[in-house]
Amino acid sequence: MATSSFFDKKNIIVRPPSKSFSNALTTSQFTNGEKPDYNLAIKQHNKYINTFKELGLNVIILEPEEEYPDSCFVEDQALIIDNNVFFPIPGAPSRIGEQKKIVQTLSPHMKSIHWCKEPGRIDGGDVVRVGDIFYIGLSSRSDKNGVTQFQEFLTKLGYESYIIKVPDFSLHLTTLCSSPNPNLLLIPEGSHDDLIFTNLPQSVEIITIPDIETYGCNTIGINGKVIISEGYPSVKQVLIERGLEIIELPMSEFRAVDGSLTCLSLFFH
Ligand code: CIR
Repeated sequence: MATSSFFDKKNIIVRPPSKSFSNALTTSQFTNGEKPDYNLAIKQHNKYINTFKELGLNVIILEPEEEYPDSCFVEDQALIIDNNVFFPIPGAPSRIGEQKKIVQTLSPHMKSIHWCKEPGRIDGGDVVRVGDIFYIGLSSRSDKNGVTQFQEFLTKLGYESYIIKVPDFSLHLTTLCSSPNPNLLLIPEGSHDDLIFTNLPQSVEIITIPDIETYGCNTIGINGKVIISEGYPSVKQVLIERGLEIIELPMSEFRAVDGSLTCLSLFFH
């Protein structure tokens, strides 16, 4: 998930897709409206899980939830900063009930627990951490009230944060960018003028990726390696050029419903 620091990925929470997954919400931004294939999604999700096991993480696997077609996208349901958690109220009404099991699972491990209050709305997928600075997307899912509450939580923890207006064509801020390590930020070419990263440290290199590979800009950095989606050669190349070891994962079924690599996990230490 996009709020954990580069160094604190020890435990990971995932939830496999349920059989209702083909009814997950989608903007069809990345497809022609085809529904995802449940069996293939399970195979892809297993690879995702095995990757983290091989990387030495403790993987906590929640039970699939039939009632919630989008419930594999756990990133949206909790914002964990240094083992302090802010539980958002998700922007999509159909996704609010997904949070229950995550609250039960995470809470015993957290140093402090905070809750978004009505009428605020914010999805975890709208938060991107670059080093120790947080960028928060104002989007169709995250409103000013929810974002402001989350910023207050960050301020109490001693972190700077800035708001970025997410372009209408995109679901979340994490749909468009990621920071696979504290010195890198990947963004698509066409979003360059829209995504203003205020006070970005000079040490951070912004790498612009061709628009055709927008989906590939969502990556997960872990233990000196970077997990990327399969089929994004420019993303792969720029990261290899910077000396990073790449792990590629097939993500087609999640992409069909606007889900990227970071959306499928929650990390804590
Ligand atoms: C949704 O529309 O909510 C899901 N189909 C996709 C959620 C993706 N989550 C994320 O970017 N963090």
